[in-house]
Amino acid sequence: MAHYWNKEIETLSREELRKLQGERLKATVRRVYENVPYYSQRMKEKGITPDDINTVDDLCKLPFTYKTDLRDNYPFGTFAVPMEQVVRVHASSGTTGKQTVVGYTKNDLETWADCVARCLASAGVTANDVVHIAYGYGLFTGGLGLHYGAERVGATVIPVSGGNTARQIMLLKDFGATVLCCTPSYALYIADELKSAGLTKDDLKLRVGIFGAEPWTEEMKAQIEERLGLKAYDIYGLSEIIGPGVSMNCSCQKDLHVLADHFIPEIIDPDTGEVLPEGQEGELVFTCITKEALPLIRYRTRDISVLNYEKCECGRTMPRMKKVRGRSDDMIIIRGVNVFPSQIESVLLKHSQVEPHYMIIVDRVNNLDVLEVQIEMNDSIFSDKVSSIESVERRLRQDIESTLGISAKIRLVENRSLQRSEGKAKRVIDKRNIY
Ligand code: DLL
Repeated sequence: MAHYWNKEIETLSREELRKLQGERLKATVRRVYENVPYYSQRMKEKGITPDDINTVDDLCKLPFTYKTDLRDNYPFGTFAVPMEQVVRVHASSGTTGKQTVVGYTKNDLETWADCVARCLASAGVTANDVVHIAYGYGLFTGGLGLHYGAERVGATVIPVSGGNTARQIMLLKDFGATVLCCTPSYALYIADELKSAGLTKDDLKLRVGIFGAEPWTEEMKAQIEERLGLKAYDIYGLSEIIGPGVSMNCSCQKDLHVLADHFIPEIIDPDTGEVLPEGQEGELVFTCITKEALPLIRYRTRDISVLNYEKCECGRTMPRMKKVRGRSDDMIIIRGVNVFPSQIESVLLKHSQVEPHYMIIVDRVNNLDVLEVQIEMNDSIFSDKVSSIESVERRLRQDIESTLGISAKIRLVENRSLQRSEGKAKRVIDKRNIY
């Protein structure tokens, strides 16, 4: 059964949705033109005024916004309202340079809570649930984003934040959480620690997982579902657009429904900027059409996905995006071959003798790129007479080579020897950058 939050909106016909998007886009463009010098200048450079933007078809006339534009206007230069109307600030998890700062008005916080509530409802979360939130609280949007959405649904919210995994497990058990919200890599960490605490999934009441903030594969999803005894849902979002709540799996769990009445999605060729037709893979671009403080226009996410406008079996008509394959800036080019860490993850996790904990190390030796994958083995390797460490390494190597077309050195390492993550996992060490 479909769990709608706002059935009327979630089942709009494509024409009705386009009409609504067009009206909201027109109003937003006028507002940013009048209130954000950065946007009026960019539009003047392109020779357009708000009068040129009337329907969704006019979207392609507008300039793109890049992460660097937010950094250049750090911290508050791209806000479209005076600071007295900004009631909350978050920042995106930048690993280099200045963080990207985002702001919310009172209405934006209402919109955000409503978006997240809609996502949670599509995973079947209700007022009867106990929602354990292990996303970090703070400048990161994960914790507070899920928090207010879950409260809006009426669920009982346990605001634990990340870290102290032993305590997380105690609380999960004692408070009887039915929904776990955290990154997929942290969900696996919790599953591991459950075992070490002498507990099993049957000691917990979890039934739903709301996982996101980093790329993860179908194979990883199957492992988490098995180990924690829940149904895992993918939630996507980014601070610049609103935080978590931009798109979400429904109970069909095929792709993610974009909340397109708030965020218009496009897929473009990342090199040329050209808009690609439905079904083609490219970079996701979003335009915010209901935000007040930071309504970004054609924001380049760097995330790689595909859009599909077919009505879903759940009854929702909102366009769907494929699970994000990775960020274009996460793509590693090894001897000329483009590889996403998620593709390596897919291959590795098909093998039962290894754990879903791995690290990808790229280096350059004698001018040649070399790829090493370290992956934890599990105890089955010792009980299985036909498998030795060497033979498992060999099979993994062959599998990577035949699936991805690149050779790799595989190093099986001891169980629990790789660094665990409590937030977004770091999967790649590219030593070539230091040359
Ligand atoms: O990660 C917001 C979020 C919090 C989403 C909690 C879901 C759950 P940022 O820190 O700004 O915001 O990072 C945004 O994370 O551009 C993607 O590259 C990646 N990302 C987010 N969700 C997913 C997902 C939050 N479900 C960046 N699958 C985005 C793959 C994701 N990548």
